[in-house]
Amino acid sequence: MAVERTLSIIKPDAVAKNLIGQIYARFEAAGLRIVAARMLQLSEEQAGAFYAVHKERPFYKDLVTFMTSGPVMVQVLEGESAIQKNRDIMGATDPKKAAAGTLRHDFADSVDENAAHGSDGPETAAAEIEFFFGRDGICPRTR
Ligand code: RTP
Ligand code: MG
Repeated sequence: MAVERTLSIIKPDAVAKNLIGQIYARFEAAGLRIVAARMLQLSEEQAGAFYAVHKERPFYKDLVTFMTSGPVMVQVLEGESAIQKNRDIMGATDPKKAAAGTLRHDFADSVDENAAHGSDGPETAAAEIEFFFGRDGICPRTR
């Protein structure tokens, strides 16, 4: 297994529900470290660019509207198999199909407002981390 980094977003619904701490606790309990973090209000341009891969999908406009509806908490998670681990912690895209104990099962109300985002592979993880933190935006760990 390799140490990886992945991009995680706590979406506006979960931030509004005051769940940042509970979600961070789950990352930490799974052995993932938060190595960078920022809270921000996404502009329409930022949300549209971040989800550009879904531009032609019927849900794209609603997704951009939702992602700009309030602040998001964006973090880089680091650890063994961090990309898959974070996807496992989040659960299936649709909360109705997500397993008990996952973020989406426990905290999300619908497929449109589903609490969290996680990169889906090494290439998207690298691109998404750079999108929010640039190339050198992460502190080196010294202890
Ligand atoms: P994410 O990118 O946010 O981590 O979610 P994901 O990989 O599990 O799902 P993806 O297929 O990448 O879809 C991105 C987000 O678009 C919304 N969506 N809505 N109404 C729908 O059928 C539908 N399908 C997707 C969700 O908010 C999903 O997280
Ligand atoms: Mg996705």
